[in-house]
Amino acid sequence: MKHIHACADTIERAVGDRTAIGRLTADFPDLTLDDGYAIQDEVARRRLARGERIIGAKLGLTSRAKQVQMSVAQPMYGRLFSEGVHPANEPFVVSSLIHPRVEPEIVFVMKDRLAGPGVTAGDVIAATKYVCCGLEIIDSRYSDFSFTAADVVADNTSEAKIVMGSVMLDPAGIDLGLIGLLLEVDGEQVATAAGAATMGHPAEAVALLANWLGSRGSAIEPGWCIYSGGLTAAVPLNVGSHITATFGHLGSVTVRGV
Ligand code: OOG
Ligand code: MG
Repeated sequence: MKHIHACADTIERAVGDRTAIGRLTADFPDLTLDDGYAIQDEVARRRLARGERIIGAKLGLTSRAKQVQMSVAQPMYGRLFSEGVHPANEPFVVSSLIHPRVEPEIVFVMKDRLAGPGVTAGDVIAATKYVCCGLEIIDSRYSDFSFTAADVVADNTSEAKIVMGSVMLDPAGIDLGLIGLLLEVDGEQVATAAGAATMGHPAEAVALLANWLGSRGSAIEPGWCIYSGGLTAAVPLNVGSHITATFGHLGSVTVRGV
């Protein structure tokens, strides 16, 4: 199955045109998860060649709430790019993306390089500079956010924008698994969760990432920021809506659609 370049073209066109596409696996039913990563790699290479920078990575589908919402029951990873940083407190232009959704996440900012095999959650905590809260603004290039695991991996796990909270904490001093989260849209509570929603503890998700990257000859690099995965189902970002995630210890972060 070697349609990697054609599939990368298709993904890039969807991003550029802000127009949703059908699943790649509809055209190429034999597309594997490895092919999905190869397509993700190819699009990343092109973005880097155009001057973008990688600033970190993201886990996808690490919580049951997300797996159920997307009908894909397996964790995965994608890359985060410098162009994706959206300043907190700045309104977000909804029409700049295809059909953005927002999800609350716990974010790790790393001080040490980490690569598997054998990386544990304890190693992740020890290698972390600080944790903070964040909102990820995802935007699937697929119609109706409908995809298989291979499709969504090829699409860099719906990566679009990230917003970071301003409270920075040393994770050694707190149990991130027991951190509570309240998600509100326009002042109405829509979901609650705890850090443990992502694989029992968000550092477990980051450890999984370090082990995956190690197996591919890559690593989590110092200074990277890692989004450990949505703790709740994602909610649509509409014009005029305020989406706020408030966490125990980590403060709150808001995005407002315009
Ligand atoms: C895939 C991206 C999933 C997460 O945190 O689970 C993700 C999607 O839901 O479109 O970023
Ligand atoms: Mg996410």
